Amino acid sequence: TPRVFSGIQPTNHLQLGNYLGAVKRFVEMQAKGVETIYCIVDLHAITTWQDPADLRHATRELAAGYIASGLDPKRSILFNQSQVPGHAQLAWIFNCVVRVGWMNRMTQFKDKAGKNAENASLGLYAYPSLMAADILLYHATHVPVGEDQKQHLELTRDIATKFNHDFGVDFFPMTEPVIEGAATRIMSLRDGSKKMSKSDPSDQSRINLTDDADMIAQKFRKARTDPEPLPDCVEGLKDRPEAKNLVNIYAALADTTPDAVVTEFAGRGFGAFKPALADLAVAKLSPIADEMKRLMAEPDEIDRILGNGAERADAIAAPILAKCYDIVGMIRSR
Ligand code: AQP
Repeated sequence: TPRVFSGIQPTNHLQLGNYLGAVKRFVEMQAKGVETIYCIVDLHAITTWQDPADLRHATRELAAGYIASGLDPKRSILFNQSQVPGHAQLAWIFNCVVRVGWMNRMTQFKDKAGKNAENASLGLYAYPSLMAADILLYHATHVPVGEDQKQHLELTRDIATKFNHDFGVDFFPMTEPVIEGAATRIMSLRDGSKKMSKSDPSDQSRINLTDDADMIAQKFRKARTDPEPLPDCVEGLKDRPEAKNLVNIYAALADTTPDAVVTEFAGRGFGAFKPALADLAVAKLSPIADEMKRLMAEPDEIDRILGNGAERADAIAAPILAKCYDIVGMIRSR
């Protein structure tokens, strides 16, 4: 039976790429009626420095973002990672399965560690191993993510394969990444060659889910583009990364295809397209922002939801972890 798992780091605010590439698709999976488990990966967040008060706030805000976007804590399991100890426990076992050479090929580590990799945390290096544990702890079959996570999902399958092979078992499943739709890679509004990211130093590069209507309109107005009008087919967006990005954002927000968007706006310039995009974004995002604000006024209720979700997650994880320890040869006698 299908079981969906995915997670987002509680760092800064949710940005439009996280929403369109991940959260919105989490909601679509929930609507299919399959088992859905969505995590707030606070253990991943601390692989780079997080102020404790900011981390607590970002964790609650991400929970509020999940719920405000349509995730229902009754239908989906919503929780923060550190409340289920199995994530860290399985990650240790995977640290002993994964090879250093495999980790050295992970491009996200290279991007995030930058030039001074000697000074990155060991946790940042081991990040993909913890991510494999997040997924396999639940024997998840499907993982909706953005394009940037593809390599980590491949590593997850490699770890599962090696574990199964080393211990002569058929225990961990081969997880399918689900990377689809117009929004698998939303780009920065300032640079069409960089992905939109929560941690980009320029706030102008992204739309935050907490931005108000004026801010959203202003950011789209200032978004980098080229002087050409929109083409009449998507092939015409080739070599126009900024234009293509705005069309993709419009399509994802409107639940349509980039093709349909260029057909509608063919021959019109960005002077017309950008305000239409801003209006659409405000219409879709401001109800979410309002609901997030309402939820954030009751932090105890958010904590209660996360605690309840963690209990339900742990009930699935505990027997899988116990079986895994048994396969490895650990005595469990208390
Ligand atoms: N630009 C994007 N387009 C589409 N999907 C995206 N995702 C992130 N950026 C884009 C997807 O969002 C999910 C959660 O990401 P994460 O918080 O775990 O880490 P990240 O991928 O590193 O996201 P950010 O926003 O870039 O955060 P920082 O700056 O903190 O690293 C994932 O499914 C991801 O694919």
